[in-house]
Amino acid sequence: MKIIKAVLRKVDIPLRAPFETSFTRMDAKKTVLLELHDADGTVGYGEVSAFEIPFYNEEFRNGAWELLRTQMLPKLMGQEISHPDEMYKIFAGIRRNNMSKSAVNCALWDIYAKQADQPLARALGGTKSRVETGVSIGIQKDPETLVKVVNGYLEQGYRRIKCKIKPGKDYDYLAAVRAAFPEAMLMGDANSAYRRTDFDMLKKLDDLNLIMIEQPLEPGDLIDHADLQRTIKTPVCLDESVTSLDDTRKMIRLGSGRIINIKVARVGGLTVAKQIQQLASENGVECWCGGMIDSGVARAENVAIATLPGYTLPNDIAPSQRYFERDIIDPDIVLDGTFIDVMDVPGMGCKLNMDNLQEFTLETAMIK
Ligand code: OSB
Ligand code: MG
Repeated sequence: MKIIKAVLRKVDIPLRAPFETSFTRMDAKKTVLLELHDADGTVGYGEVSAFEIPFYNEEFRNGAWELLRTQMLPKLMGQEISHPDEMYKIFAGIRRNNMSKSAVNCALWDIYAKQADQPLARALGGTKSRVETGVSIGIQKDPETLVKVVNGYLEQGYRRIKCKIKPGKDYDYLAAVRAAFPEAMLMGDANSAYRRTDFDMLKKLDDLNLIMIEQPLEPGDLIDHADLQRTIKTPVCLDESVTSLDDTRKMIRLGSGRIINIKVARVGGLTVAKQIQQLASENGVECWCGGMIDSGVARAENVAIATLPGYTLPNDIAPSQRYFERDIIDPDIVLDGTFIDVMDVPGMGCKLNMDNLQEFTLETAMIK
């Protein structure tokens, strides 16, 4: 591979319904799409999952846009690359900014798979022909509303239900869902809204037979998460806290949790997502693939990584219609029972829907 051209698009895709987490509420997926052109004419796509506001981690869309446009993509142009894993050497002088690196790594993997005439899932070493979905539900106005929303998703076929929680909107919400659906695979995701002083409250969640609690404490708190995991029975799942293979090693050593939500974007790409799962699996830590309310591009790539056998739990990967009236891919990602089927075509598995994309694009930049 030799990348000779890149196109960046700033895109706002309207959400069907607003999504609320412990720190923000959004009504559109505001993203950056990356298109890379190889010298042989093959085109690959990636997505910057960073949100408009840096509430999830320190990255944000306009920062990623500038970094990619002015520093990373110019560095990439003209480099000879034989495998996407080599990308990290090129960006060795750029610290963190994993979501920008992930967009590039995913686009390189898409090109690599297309050139090998393989679905991305197979190029990555994935073996499953379909991946298990789960739904992530934003904070609702009261527990009764949440129960109604959960019921709707269970009826659509989702098996695993994740509810966003924050202090004051936690136990009562999850308890209402548990009472209504005693058998559901239920979990909460706090996006780092709790502190050590909340351990008593978090311990109460042990009553609810949750399959896990995701990222209760702050991103840097591997030690506090380890203390919490020793205090509660519910498995702790780390999201924000694991950004690299090195974090994974430390989490395992400290016992900071029993599960990792691997987000391709957060860890800097498909290459690292693969490595983290491997190390985790070798050490008895279970994995699943998380999401960032992604457009169809990043979700198609999430489907691919989730076909690796070590992604053992249902994922935050839902069909296009769960998020958007109109996605920017063609065909849309659709639900088949409780699964999403892997497309048997080379690369990430879908084309872009150029009509929708054009309508949602705010700004374009080209790098040569
Ligand atoms: O923590 O997993 C998270 C959405 C925004 C910010 C953080 C998170 C989420 C999700 C969405 O849970 C999952 C999805 O894309 O369906
Ligand atoms: Mg999370």
